[in-house]
Parts: sequence; C-alpha cells; structure tokens
Amino acid sequence: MKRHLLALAFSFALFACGSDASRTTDLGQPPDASFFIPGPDAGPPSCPEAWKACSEAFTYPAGNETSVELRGDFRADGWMSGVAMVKLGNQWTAKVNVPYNKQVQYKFFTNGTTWTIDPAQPTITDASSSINNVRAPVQCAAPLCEEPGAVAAGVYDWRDAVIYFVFVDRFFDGNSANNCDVSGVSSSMVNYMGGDWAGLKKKIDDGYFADLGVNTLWVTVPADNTDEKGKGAGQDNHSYSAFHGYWPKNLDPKNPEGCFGSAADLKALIASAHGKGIKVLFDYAMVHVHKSAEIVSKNPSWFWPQYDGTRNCICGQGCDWNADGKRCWFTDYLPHWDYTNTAARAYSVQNVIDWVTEYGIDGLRLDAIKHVDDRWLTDLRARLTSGVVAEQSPQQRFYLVGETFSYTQSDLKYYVDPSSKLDGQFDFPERLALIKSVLMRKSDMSDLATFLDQNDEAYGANAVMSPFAGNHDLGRVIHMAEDTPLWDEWSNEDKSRSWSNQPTQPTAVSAYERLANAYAVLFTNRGAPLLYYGDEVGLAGAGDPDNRRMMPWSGLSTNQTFLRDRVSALLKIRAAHPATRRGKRTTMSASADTWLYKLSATGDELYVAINRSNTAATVNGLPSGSYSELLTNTAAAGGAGVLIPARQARVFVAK
Ligand SMILES: [Ca+2]
Ligand SMILES: [Ca+2]
Repeated sequence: MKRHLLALAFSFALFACGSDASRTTDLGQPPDASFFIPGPDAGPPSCPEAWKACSEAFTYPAGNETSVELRGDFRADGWMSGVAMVKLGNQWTAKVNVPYNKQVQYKFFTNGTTWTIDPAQPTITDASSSINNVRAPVQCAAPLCEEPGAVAAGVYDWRDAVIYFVFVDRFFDGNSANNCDVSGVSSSMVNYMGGDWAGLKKKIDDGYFADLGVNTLWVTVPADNTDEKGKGAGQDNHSYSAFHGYWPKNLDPKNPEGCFGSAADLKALIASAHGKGIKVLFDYAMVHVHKSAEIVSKNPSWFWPQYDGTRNCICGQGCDWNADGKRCWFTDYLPHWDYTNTAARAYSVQNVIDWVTEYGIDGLRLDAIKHVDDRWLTDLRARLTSGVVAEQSPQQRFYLVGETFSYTQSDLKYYVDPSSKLDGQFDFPERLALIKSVLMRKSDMSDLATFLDQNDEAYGANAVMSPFAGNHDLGRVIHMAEDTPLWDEWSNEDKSRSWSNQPTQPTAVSAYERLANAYAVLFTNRGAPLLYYGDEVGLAGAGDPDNRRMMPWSGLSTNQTFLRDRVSALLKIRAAHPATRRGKRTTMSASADTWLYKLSATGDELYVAINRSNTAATVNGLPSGSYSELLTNTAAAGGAGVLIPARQARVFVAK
C-alpha cells in the first residue's frame, strides 16, 4: 500500500518536471527502483488506460488573424472552449494533452468568430458532414496520467463546486427596513420573514460558507415578484405571499425584488462572494410569470391561454402535467409562456442574458425545465456561448443546472448536454437510492453501490450533475433519517403535516448520524453536491411550506452542531482530496449495512467506510497498512476488517 502511494507521488513529480530523468534524484532512491521506471508505452504505475495522455504540439499558419484558438475533442469541453494559441514567427502554436492512442479531431477558431481548418494537415469529415483536421492516435513513451474532463488553466472546474441553496427570505434579515408584509395570507409561515441580500452578504463576510466548505451559492429568484397573495402549490387552499420568488411580476434586472433589498445590495453580495472565491447561481423561473405582470397584458399572444377551447388547461385539472406540460398553467394566476412564439422566446432568452450580464453571475438554476419548449434552452445556451462566455478570458464554463422532478434517468438526461443544453440536473434518482439505503434502510448499502456504479456515467462524461439529499420542495430530510421515518422515500405524505401537527426538531442522535452518513456518501462522490439551507443542522419541517422555516442561528442542540461539524469536516476532506471530486470509485466490500469504497485519482487515494446499522460493524476491504482516519484524527490499521461504530462513516488515507 505504502509503496503504491509513493509510486503515484513519484510519477506525478516526474511528469510534472517534464520527464527530466535527472530530477528523480531529488526524490531519493526509491526502495525498488525498477518498479518506478516506466517502460516503453507503460505509463505511470496504476494509471487507468482512459486517463493516459500525451503532450502534443499543434500549429496553424499565421496570416493576419488577431487570435487563434485550438478547439477539438482532445478535452471533454474542447469544442466549447478552446486553447489560446501563441504566435511564434510564421505560425500559431499550442501544446495540449491529447488522449493516449486515440484519434483527435480539431479545428481552429480565429478572431473569436471563424471556424477554419489547416488544409495542409490531414482532414476528416465527421458525422455531421463538417470537415475537421485530424491527428492519428499517438503513443508517447511516457504518457501523462490526467483525469478525463480536466479543464484548461484558469478555467473553473465545476466538479469542484459545492452548492448551497440560500432561500433568501428565510436565511438572515440583514436590513429590517426592507421587510415586506402581504396582508391576508393564511399564516406568518407563508408571509415574508425578512431575510434579504444584505443578510446573505453578512453571512458571506462572516465566513459562514468558508467555514462550512461551501463555494457556490444558489440564490432564490431575484426578479420582482407580485405583492399579491395567491393559493399555494398543490391547491392547498391557503393564501401565500411570493416569499419564495417563483411568482415574477417585473423581469427588469435593474429593479429586482424590493423585499430582498436593492440592486446595489444584490451586487454587493455578489462582489463579497466573488471576493471569497464563491460562485453565485441565480434561480431563474422561465415557465411562467404572475398574471399581474405588465408583459402579460402587453403581449397576450406570448402566453398560452388558460382555456384552450375545450379545457381549463391547469396542470393536473383540465390538462395533464406530462402530456400538456409545456403549456398548462401551474395554477390559475401563473400564465405559462408560449416559447413556440419566436418573439416571446427571444424576449425571454434576452432577459436571462440581461440578468447574467447585469450581475456577472457564474451560472443559473433553471426551474422546472421540462415545462418549456426545448428551443428556449438551446437558444439560451447558444447566446451564453456566443455572447457571454466568448467575451471572457479565459473563457469559463457557464454552469446551467436544471430541475426535472423525475426519478427516471432518461427524463433528466434528455436535457443534459453541456454544449447545447444543461451541464447537469439535480439528481433525483440518486437521491431516492441514497435515502432508501442510508436513511430509511429499505434497500441494502450494496444496492446503493450498484446504483451509483451505473449512475456515475449515466449522463455523459462531461455532465456535472448535482446530487442532493434535501430541497425546498420536499419535507425536510432529517425526518427520513429518524428511527421511524415520517413519510415514505417518495416523500408522498410530506405535505400532510405542513399546516398542522408540524414535526418538531428530532432529539435522538440517530437521525443526525444517519444524515451525516448520507453526507459522507454525497461529499465523497462525483458531482456538484447540493445542500439545502438548514440541512447542515438537520432543520425540522414537513412539506412545503413547513420545509422553509427561518434558518436557526442560535440555540442549536449538540446533535445539530455535531451534524454541522461533520458537514464541514467532510467538505474539507473533499477540498483537500481530488479523488473525492474526480476520482474513480471501486467498491472493496458492500453488504446490507456497510459499504467500503476506494477513491483514486492522480497522486491521491482514500477509502470511505459507511456503517448504517445501529450496532458497530466490522467492515472488510481496507488493504493492509497504516492509515490516518480523517474524521476522528486517529490512526488505523488495514488488513483485517475495521470496526466502524454504529451509524458512522470513516475516511482512511494511507500514512
Ligand atoms: Ca429584511
Ligand atoms: Ca415584489
């Protein structure tokens, strides 16, 4: 074990030094020198075949261009964002790492506008009849070991993101002067509670997110919402305010929601976030606007009529949620955009671009994406690529994460394609598997392992999905971790206690420990994991709206602080260990109650053990050797099984 890790460290250093053999003496004489010397075509020890890469020079004959980018399939997003070439004498050049022994297609992008090939280099006609340059497979003598999908220097890798959903109205009241009160709503629970952008900025400035290990904020829809009351989701006959942000009235980015503050407040919060290396995603609601929106009376043809001639086309009433999903109204005061109308679509896409450029945000969370015409999404991606990303240097990946509330992978996958649609979606199917195995103990841990093995690649190598345990539409996840869960794994009954008999904060430590185990899985596996505000302290609550209680900033129980500390510890492990974010997972053992897996990436390897049972369990599969356990800061030995306490996770790294 020890020798294996040393080998990885050695090969990493060797290749980082450009294969300069003289540098190997800096590292001292390894115990078995022959083991470390790559033979012809051998590559570094333990490098998966798919990770091997060769450094290759590309050239383009210089004319009077002002810039040339090399683009191609040498990298996961290589067709979307290229590598800037440097002009040397009479040619542009760039060195890039290409996959080992694989053909590469490429093209040149000149002056930031024009695709071109070099006719002097070999060409190929691809599946879409486009002519590209082509380079035959290369087998270099000493391949690099590079994880697939790695992005260029200076470009943010969204696999490193940890997303936190800030429900602005319920997070922190930083300025009581902007507080709103909508008269006639059914309860204070569905009125504005005072949270605002100034409050969020304060928590950013105080270091709350840095302490927790969060580096990306998803912020509720900032557009000005109606001041009217309306019935709640699911027609529960209560009157709500628009505290959630999903009833937009005025889409002008310069006049955002006054109940959350001013445009200057919003810009200040983004500046604070960016100053601390925190990305910001805005929630964007593009399915509908509130009926009071001026745009509805001005352009009635831009919206589907509520009555389609024969039916009252409310989703779930006269119209079907699925069959009519792209046109039915969610409720009778939310006119549904008709994006088959070209002018309506162009207006809406431009409005998104206006928000993005006004605030300089890094991505968007797109609400209920399956309920809009597909062209809205492909138009938006094209506009972002040509009009926002193209102006950046280096060009960043603008992250689009969608919500498709479905437990069927193909439903989600349809919208995932980073070049033309979404980068990823909230992973509802993974949530179901996670909850069933880790929290509710209805499926075995080995079932979760099997599910994740096929889920990892289900959305394509370039996707960055967002796995999660809780969100704002489902009853709080802590109650699914209780000894007797309060509703089923589909959250079917979570609304039955929204308005009465609301759940109190669980007192048994078991629920918090189980949720911590779910986070151990989420935070040591791929994707940009999502934390719903309050779930880091296991905040209580039934379905909407009881799942949107005010964030507690004091009076936490020891169970709650245990959970928050565990989240923070896991996220610090995630930050320190690339294998958790982009590694290859190998199950070492899996049973009904336990799972032990290895994560490996270049120069990084660790083992994660989970025991969901109510008693300590011996977990097999940790190889012989001496380890540090990162959650308890203790030493551990592999070989024979390791004893994992009841409802605990452990993370081992070789000493
Ligand atoms: Ca306020
Ligand atoms: Ca408003």
